[in-house]
Amino acid sequence: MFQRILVANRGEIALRVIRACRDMGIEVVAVFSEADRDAPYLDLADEAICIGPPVPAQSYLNIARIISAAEIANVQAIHPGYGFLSENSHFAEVCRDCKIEFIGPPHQAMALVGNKNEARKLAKKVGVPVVPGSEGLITDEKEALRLAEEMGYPVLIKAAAGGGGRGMRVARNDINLRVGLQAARQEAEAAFKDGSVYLEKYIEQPRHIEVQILGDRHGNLIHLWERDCSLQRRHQKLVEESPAPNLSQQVRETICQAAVRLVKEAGYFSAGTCEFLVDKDKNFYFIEVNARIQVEHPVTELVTGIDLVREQIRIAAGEKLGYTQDKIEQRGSAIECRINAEDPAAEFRPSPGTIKRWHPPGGPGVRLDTHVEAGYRVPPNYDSLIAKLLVHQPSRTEAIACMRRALAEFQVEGVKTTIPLHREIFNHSAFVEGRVDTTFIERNWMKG
Ligand code: MV4
Repeated sequence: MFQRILVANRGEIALRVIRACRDMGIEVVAVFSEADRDAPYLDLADEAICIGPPVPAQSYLNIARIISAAEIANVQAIHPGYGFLSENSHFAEVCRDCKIEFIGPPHQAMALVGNKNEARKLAKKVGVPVVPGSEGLITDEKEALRLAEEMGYPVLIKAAAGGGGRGMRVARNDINLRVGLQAARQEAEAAFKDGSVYLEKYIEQPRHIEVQILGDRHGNLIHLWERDCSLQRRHQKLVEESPAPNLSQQVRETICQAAVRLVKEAGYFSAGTCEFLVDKDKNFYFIEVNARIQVEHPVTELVTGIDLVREQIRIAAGEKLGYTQDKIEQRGSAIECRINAEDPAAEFRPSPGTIKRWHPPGGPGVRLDTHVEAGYRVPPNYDSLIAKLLVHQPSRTEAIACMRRALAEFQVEGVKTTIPLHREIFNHSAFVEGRVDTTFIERNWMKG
């Protein structure tokens, strides 16, 4: 097992990795930019190294600086968290070349599934349903127009190197398609240095269901059931839960088994997530893989009792999974609310600043993953997530009641947050009855 691990991230996920290391008796080194110099969680690390100014390109996204910190601190492994370099296969390769274990998937599998067109091909190869669309990349406009005619509008143009909604354009007619192809290619070229795009039939008002995968380096690969992530705004998830409401056990098991088949074909190990869309007729379609630990991983930890970060570290150290698929049960209902320093009444505008009052909820069935406290200054340089409020109860009805109570207890002053929005969501009949799809926020909150 490793003696020392560096966590190449910040905020709540850095604290989450620090805690897993301390639970395991592993020394942990944190890195910070000048914007995070006074972050309280740094005191929980055995060592904290400043890697540069606030701008990510000169700190949390800077491979040379992170590797230098790892060399200076003499660590054996790096945990990338999520975001930043977590899905950068070049970074994973540099770690390997520097003889530092990358706590995540092998760089080859990361690169393979990170290309959404390649992931689609893999899915087809192992008989996992994909959205009807182009056989491969779109090479010319005429082909795209013919295919759209054949499929029928609306269609979705997707960047092969994109993900999480980046490099996507909806086209509802030929003109949209021509303009959309140009725009998606340019955006993808600029953002990912890869402008290749493919087409899919646009699934109207889908549910967004993702399957948690965990695999070791000895060929053992299992799923840890699904999470429903449909409640989001512009690809930013707000609420995630497991089990997904109103999903039959038969569809649930079919989706989860499909996810395992797909990542097995990719030679994947460590934690990963397969994303699916489910349409109104309960048809499910694979859309992409997230080759990292995700923000919402605690939802799965609560219903399965498995510590996913601890498992990632064990797997990276070469250990076998300690259990087989039949031992993985989904117990009760877990729901997560993302508490962001944003103002839902002002188009979710970020609300950085100093937290004047922080009164978090607690008690039975409540978990709060956060790096903030009263007096903490929320920096303007990074994403606005300041806490993840989770509840775990025997049933969804009890989980909703528990979340309502926890949100009522949660008092924050000094920055605007998404707490008031969550209070409304948990009183909305569509949410309570499990009838939310990915357009719920736009259809219910964007009027005002
Ligand atoms: C789709 C889709 C509908 N039809 N693909 C969003 C980002 C990535 N996770 C895949 N996503 C989607 N892919 C087809 N063929 C709907 C989504 C989607 C979504 C799209 C627009 C706005 C918000 C969304 C939230 C979740 C999923």
